[in-house]
Amino acid sequence: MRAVLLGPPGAGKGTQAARLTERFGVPAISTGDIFRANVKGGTPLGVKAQEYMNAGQLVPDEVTNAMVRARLAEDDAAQGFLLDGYPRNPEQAVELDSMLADLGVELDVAMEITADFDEVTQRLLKRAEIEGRADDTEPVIRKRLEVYATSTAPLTAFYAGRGLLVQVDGLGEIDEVTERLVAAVAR
Ligand code: B4P
Repeated sequence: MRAVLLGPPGAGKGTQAARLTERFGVPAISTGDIFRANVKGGTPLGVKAQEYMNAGQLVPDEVTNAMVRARLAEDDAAQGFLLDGYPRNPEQAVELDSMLADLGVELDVAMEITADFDEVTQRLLKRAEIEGRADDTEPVIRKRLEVYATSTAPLTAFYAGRGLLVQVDGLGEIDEVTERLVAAVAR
């Protein structure tokens, strides 16, 4: 399976990707996780990404696209992958098409987890208490949702137009959402 996972910040993309990777036997590739690992390791990529992440902005496309292109070329992604948090704007979606064309493969499905902004804000504020992520503060969450609405939400129509979109309600128990996603993909 070659899939992308869409949805607003806090909808449960990372949470569900960790479960779906086991169900489908393909690696979950989270651009957010790769950036955070680089920030933690103090790499040049991490230094560059950090200022954007902490401000709730997207990391520039040239940095993100090159990182995903390299990751998709690794052996474990040859039989499939689940991209979590990429693409995040139409330019990245076009670039993903080009990467897949170069690899001679196609996307099977775009899964969107839906959740309203009040719900996701509450979830992220709760996570802030537990994990203390620098981008889970109220003003940064507001900015992330703004960026989502302007840059990422148009991808719903982009993938729907190709007949690749499945949408799943992200409200409810985490297990329920997983089962909805598995059922939606099987349809
Ligand atoms: P991400 O790491 O992708 O973070 P996110 O969108 O906020 O979602 P995340 O996956 O962490 O949270 P989830 O919804 O699972 O991005 C962070 C930053 O990295 C971006 O702002 C940007 O700067 C940069 N970045 C990443 N990708 C990029 C790209 N392609 N281009 C440019 N920049 C990029 O879960 C949130 C919380 O909800 C958790 O605490 C979870 O436990 C809880 N939760 C999940 N499901 C739930 C449920 N059903 N009920 C209750 N709580 C639930």
